[in-house]
Amino acid sequence: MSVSIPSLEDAKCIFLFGYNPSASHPIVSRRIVRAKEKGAKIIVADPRVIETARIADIYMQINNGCNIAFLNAFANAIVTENLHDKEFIAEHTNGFDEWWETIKDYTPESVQHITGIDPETMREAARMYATAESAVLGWGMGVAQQKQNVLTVHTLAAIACITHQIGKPNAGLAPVRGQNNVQGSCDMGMLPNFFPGYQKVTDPAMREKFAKAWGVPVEKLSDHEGYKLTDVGHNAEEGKVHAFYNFGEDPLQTEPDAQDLKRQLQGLDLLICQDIFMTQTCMIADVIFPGTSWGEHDGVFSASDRTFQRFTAAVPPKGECKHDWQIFSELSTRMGYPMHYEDTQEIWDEMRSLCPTFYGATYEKMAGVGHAQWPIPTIEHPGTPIMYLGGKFTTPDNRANLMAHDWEPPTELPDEEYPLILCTVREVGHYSCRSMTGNCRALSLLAEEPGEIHIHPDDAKARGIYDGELVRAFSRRGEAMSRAVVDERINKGTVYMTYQWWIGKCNNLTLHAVDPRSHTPEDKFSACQVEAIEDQVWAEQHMQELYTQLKNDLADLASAQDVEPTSQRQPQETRESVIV
Ligand SMILES: Nc1nc2c(c(=O)[nH]1)N[C@H]1C(S)=C(S)[C@@H](COP(=O)(O)OP(=O)(O)OC[C@H]3O[C@@H](n4cnc5c(=O)[nH]c(N)nc54)[C@H](O)[C@@H]3O)O[C@H]1N2
Ligand SMILES: Nc1nc2c(c(=O)[nH]1)N[C@H]1C(S)=C(S)[C@@H](COP(=O)(O)OP(=O)(O)OC[C@H]3O[C@@H](n4cnc5c(=O)[nH]c(N)nc54)[C@H](O)[C@@H]3O)O[C@H]1N2
Ligand SMILES: [Mo]
Repeated sequence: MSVSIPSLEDAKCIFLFGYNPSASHPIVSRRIVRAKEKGAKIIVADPRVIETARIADIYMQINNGCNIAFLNAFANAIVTENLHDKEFIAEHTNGFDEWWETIKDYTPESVQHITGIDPETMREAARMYATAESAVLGWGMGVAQQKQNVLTVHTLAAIACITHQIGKPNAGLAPVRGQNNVQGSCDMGMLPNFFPGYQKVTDPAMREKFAKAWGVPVEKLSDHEGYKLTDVGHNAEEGKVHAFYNFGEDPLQTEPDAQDLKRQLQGLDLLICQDIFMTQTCMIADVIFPGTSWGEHDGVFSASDRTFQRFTAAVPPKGECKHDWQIFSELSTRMGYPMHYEDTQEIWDEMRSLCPTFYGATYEKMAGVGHAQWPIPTIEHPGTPIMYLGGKFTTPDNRANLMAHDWEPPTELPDEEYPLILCTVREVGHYSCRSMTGNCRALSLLAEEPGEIHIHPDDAKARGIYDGELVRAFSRRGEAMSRAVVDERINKGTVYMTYQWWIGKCNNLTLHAVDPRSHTPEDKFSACQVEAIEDQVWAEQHMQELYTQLKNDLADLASAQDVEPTSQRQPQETRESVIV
């Protein structure tokens, strides 16, 4: 994020594009409500009437999968109405004329059949955003989980640049991150192309620096980028990956086309899982390392807006559980590279000494409820709430490079056999793979298996589906049982599932297609079909049985003393075929 989350409250305009804060980040959502109370204009473009749409000055119910077409037309409307900031463009950006070559063809009228948005409404929104004293452009998974995701981010950034809604207070880009520390995992180099601090593994000077600090020959540090998570499955199948150390992730629940992925991971020579709960991926692992949870260890979280915050353990670890850093250190030591740290501060200080962007973020500064916001290059530095102030960008010439792209349709379009668009999102009561929230009684009262499938009234009627009934959803990849919620707030021809449910597992249905640059899966768009289930009594019972069986399997494995290797065990295929 170029802005800070608290500054959202003082923005004069907030434009949310494919982000549903009231379910995903209620605290951010509250700040948006405060901004509204202070007079900010709110614009929402989302294919669902999300909660924030209710307080929006302009809400646009876009067609699913139209992002670049919509944004190009939005940019077109800004420039044709002469609302772009010519001075800022001339002084702080490159490539406007070339950018316009692509954008000029995308009038709001010419793409209305793709976006579904009335041209005058789009123009009004473009005016509202471009002429605001300060505007924040926020987006989430509605952008990220699409085939053209990186290109869409280029487009969003260009819109902020041509309107000078970046590089000044209370204005800028707010791409939100997911988990409380997903930003931190990227900051700390848990990416296949970076060392900590966004220092490229392909840069010889960086390899030199880290090799020296770690006391290893430079050849020991790989000079090429690693695989991304979505490449692990097919690379295992092709024999390029033999072992997979899976740390804090439940890919068999959260990656697309989960059944195919399971088959691929079962072919590995070695699968290690390091988690704080038993998960479906742990169930097929050869080795499980039990870690400690956020309540049991110390550390630092980075928020979406680059803010580091320290947290401390509330209770000691139980049983055999160890802190993640201890597990890594012990493993490394046994593999011949002794690693000894006293505490997390020692690790943090080593990290700081190697990462110029983070150097000033000391534990002292973060004591109590203190925080440090990067870039923070020196101990005296106050941190950076707003990036690119004065239009100074982090490119070699300090200018933003404007990029424009043509829209392409999503990979798997609906057809006669699979006529519905499946869009998968999250819900407020449960969290990602649900290992952490699934066993909580209060939360299961709020929402329980097999989750919900939201379906438009016309589509429900055409299929004889009634609100609250269990239904069967299926695609070319697989199927799941879910509970129908007849919902007027979505586009006709689309259904929505959340990816939290184990029996109602939407990732049995989703397509494994990725953006070619980021390799992020297209979770927001695949083709499916939904059917009523005649015998509801049977369906309710069957669903309960499947759920009980799965919970028992997880519990058995968690309490097993001496578990035989998974390769000896029968593959648990039968449980996955959910319906009949
Ligand atoms: N309670 C709870 N909170 C969570 C999570 C959770 O599991 N539970 N998960 C966390 C994680 S990991 C993340 S990444 C964040 C994500 O938070 P969000 O970004 O809010 O995630 P989603 O709800 O998946 O998608 C956002 C919106 O994209 C819209 N959308 C779908 N298709 C399109 C499209 O074609 N174009 C546009 N413009 N929009 C589209 C959807 O309708 C949805 O409203 O939430 C985090 N917060
Ligand atoms: N269809 C569909 N699929 C999706 C999405 C979608 O919108 N639609 N969203 C995607 C997104 S944005 C995300 S981020 C992923 C999230 O998917 P995952 O990362 O797989 O899910 P999480 O529940 O966030 O966490 C993974 C595991 O980390 C464990 N864990 C928690 N704390 C610790 C710890 O301190 N140490 C260790 N070792 N383990 C810990 C939890 O118990 C959990 O099992 O799902 C993706 N999958
Ligand atoms: Mo996420």
